[in-house]
Amino acid sequence: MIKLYYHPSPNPAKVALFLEEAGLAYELIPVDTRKGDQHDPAFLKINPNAKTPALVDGEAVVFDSNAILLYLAEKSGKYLPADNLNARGEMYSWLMFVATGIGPYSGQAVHFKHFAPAPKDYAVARYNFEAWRHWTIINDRLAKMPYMLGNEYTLVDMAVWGWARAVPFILGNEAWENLPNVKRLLDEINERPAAQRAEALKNKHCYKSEMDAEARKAMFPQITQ
Ligand SMILES: N[C@@H](CCC(=O)N[C@@H](CS)C(=O)NCC(=O)O)C(=O)O
Repeated sequence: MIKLYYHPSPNPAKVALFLEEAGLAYELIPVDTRKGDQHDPAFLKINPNAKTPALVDGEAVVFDSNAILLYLAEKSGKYLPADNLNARGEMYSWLMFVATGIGPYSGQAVHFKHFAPAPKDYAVARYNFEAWRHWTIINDRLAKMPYMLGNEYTLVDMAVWGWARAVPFILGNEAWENLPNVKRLLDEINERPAAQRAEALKNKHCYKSEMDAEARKAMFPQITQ
C-alpha cells in the first residue's frame, strides 16, 4: 500500500487531496516537523531534502509535493488534462508555477512575517510583494476559466488548493477581497467530500503546535547558529 509521509501543512495537504480524490488506498505516516522528525536518518533516505510530503509506493520513492501529484496522476490516469502536447505543456507550466512560485514565495512570506527575528523589514516587503504578485496571476487566470486548466478539475487545482487554504495567514485577513477567484475555487474544492477527508487527516494524530526552541532548531536552524 502507498505510504504518505505527512504533516498538516500546505504541501502534504495537496497530496492527501489527490489520494482521496482518486480513491487510492494509502497509509498515513505522521512526520512531526516541529519535533524534528524530518531529520530522522530513516526519513532522509526517503526524502534527502528533509521536508514533507514524501511517498513510498512499492519500489517507487517520490518526494516534493508537485512531483508526487504528477506521479499519482500518471499512476491513476486521473485529473490530467487531455493527452496531447499542447494541453500537457500548459499543465506543466502552471504546475511548475505553483511549485516554484506560489509555494516558495508564500512559504517565505509566512516565514518572514510570522517567525523571523528582526531586522526583517526588507525581507517582509520583498516576499509579501512576490507572494501577492504570484497569487494575483492565479486570480487573473481563474477570472477567465473555472479551473486552472480550463473546464476540468485537475491536479493543478489540487496544487493551488494546498496553499490557497493558507492565504489569509500568508497575505493578511483582507486578502480575499482582492483574490475573489482564488476564494471561489477554494470554497468549491472545500465542498468536495475528498477535500473534507483530506482536511480531517490533521486530527488523526497529535502534532506539536508550539513554535518553541525545539521547533525553531528543527525548522530554522540558521536562527540558532
Ligand atoms: N518543495 C517541497 C517543499 C516541502 C516543504 O517545505 N514542506 C514543509 C511543509 S509544507 C515542511 O516539511 N517543512 C519542514 C521544515 O522546513 O523543516 C514540496 O513541494 O514538497
